[in-house]
Amino acid sequence: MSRKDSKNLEELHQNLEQENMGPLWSSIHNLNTIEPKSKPIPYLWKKELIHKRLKEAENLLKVGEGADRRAVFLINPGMADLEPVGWGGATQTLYAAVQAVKPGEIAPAHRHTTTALRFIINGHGGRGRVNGEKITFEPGDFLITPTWTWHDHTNIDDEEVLWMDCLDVPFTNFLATCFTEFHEKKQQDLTVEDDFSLKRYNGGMVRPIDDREEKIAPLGRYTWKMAKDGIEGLKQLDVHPVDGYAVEYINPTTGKDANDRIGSRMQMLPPEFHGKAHRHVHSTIYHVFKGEGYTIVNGERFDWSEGDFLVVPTWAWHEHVNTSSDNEAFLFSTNDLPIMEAFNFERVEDYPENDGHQEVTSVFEPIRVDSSAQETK
Ligand code: GTQ
Ligand code: FE2
Repeated sequence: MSRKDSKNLEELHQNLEQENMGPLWSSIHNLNTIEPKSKPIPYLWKKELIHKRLKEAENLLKVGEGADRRAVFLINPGMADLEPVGWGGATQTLYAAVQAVKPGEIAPAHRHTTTALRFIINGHGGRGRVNGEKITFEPGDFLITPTWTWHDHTNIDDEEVLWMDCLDVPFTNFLATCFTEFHEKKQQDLTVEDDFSLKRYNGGMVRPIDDREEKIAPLGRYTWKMAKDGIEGLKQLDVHPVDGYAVEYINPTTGKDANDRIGSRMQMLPPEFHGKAHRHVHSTIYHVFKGEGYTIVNGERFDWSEGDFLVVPTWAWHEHVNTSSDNEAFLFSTNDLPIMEAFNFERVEDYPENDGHQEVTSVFEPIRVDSSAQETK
């Protein structure tokens, strides 16, 4: 290319940029990437730090009087530049938070087009109302409040209740499709018996005959016992080389994910389990329900223990290890597999070298209570 042409081309690029257009000839490889380029990065948040900040919020805010909800949400550093508030992105599609409800508080009823699920971490007094049904929250329970269902929460015990929230907030914001409505009452009226949907599904794998028809949330509460029993049965079989013993929460009328746009799983890593690495298009948020170990993500080791949260973004190699020789480790996780599958994006690849194991090239240093910013006065 002549000097003159290359100067003119440069000028053309500048003009296009000013005119809100782009030159495909120099951008095509940024648009059609060879592989996914994830904005979110692998990241881990420690339980102690999240809980400390929540406690501080407890002293400053009362739920139902000023604050609708008291939750601290996880912002992936790779999403932080998105306005507002990193689009609530722990991954590019999923939001996650830890929510606290103190005895007697009522988190008022609302509904939104984002879809939500909860995983109960601590406390026995949590009660949620979802579409006229009162639902009991016990540690290890998995609960859903799918898109556009009314929900409010309270705590009837004398100790605080903590749970993980997961919603498709970043995905919904990207599509600019979020609607929210507030109920005229702080708590919605109850229209069915307490834990009605769980009673309807007392049989487990047999279903009420009306449920041949697809329903959005025929079952609102999946107890810890259901997931644990599912895993208990699997233990008699060969362990999955990547995931240990893993089950997913499903909608009994469809066999698909319990929550329409968010997948959710419980997996158990047996003592001293060292999983093989793989990668996939869907992104995952892990909550360590029990146990301790580490996950190697793209060569970086993330040490975890009970209560921590770990994000594995799109197309990142990852393998899980239980470091205990006595105790099983339980990981609850949520993922955007339903979204990826709906649009035919999902792919999975096994780590091709070294019998499926990555080399550890660095160790992640999480922000800890003693290394973090400061006390809130
Ligand atoms: O409890 O209804 O963490 O609407 C984020 C949005 C919790 C809830 C969150 C919500 C809720
Ligand atoms: Fe909500």
